Amino acid sequence: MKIYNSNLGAATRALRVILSLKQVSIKIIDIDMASGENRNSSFLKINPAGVLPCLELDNGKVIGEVNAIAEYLDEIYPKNLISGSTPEERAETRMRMRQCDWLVIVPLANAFRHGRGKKFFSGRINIYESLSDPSLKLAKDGMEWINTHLQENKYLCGLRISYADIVFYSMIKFLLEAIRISVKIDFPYLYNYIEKLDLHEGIGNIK
Ligand SMILES: N[C@@H](CCC(=O)N[C@@H](CS)C(=O)NCC(=O)O)C(=O)O
Repeated sequence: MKIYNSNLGAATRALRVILSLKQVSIKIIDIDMASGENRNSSFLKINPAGVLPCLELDNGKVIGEVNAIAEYLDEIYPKNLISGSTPEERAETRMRMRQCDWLVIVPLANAFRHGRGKKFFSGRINIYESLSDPSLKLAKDGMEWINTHLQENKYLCGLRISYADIVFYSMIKFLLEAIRISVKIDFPYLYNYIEKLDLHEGIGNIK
């Protein structure tokens, strides 16, 4: 098996954190994301989605999306589980991941890609500049919701840390810094959650 990685992105960092927490070692192939190697024809033959990370199995099958990779790794290496240990826990993890994706990560990524990040993303995706501001508003609505959830919950799934936290934390931290907004005043529980994971051994210290 091998993982296609870049040290630039947030989803790739999330996968490195997952490997470290699960104590799993898989061959890493670095792709030059800055120069757009992930979008060239030879990489598109590996992952037609053109994004990183992805996992290539020994039979040549390629799995993209860090959450799908996390679940796959839990199934083949059932130690240090990050999806949950019962059907109910796994369903809860998927639910929280999907809520974070829909409500926060996707709109925040669109705010960045079509706004401050448009220079990097032009030529990779179509750029629609008018999408940036409304996407940021939608992301803030989502952050409001997550902030309320985190007022009562230590992690996204209560007391249990899961891959949903690792992916959400990695993505939101990267995107907030890239867009240059702080959530300290408006969403204090979300801010505290990010700080907590910054300090979490095996998560915040993994580059
Ligand atoms: N939803 C995907 C996100 C993949 C993604 O957007 N990857 C970024 C790096 S974090 C990427 O490849 N960006 C470079 C590009 O789009 O050209 C996942 O969870 O794996």
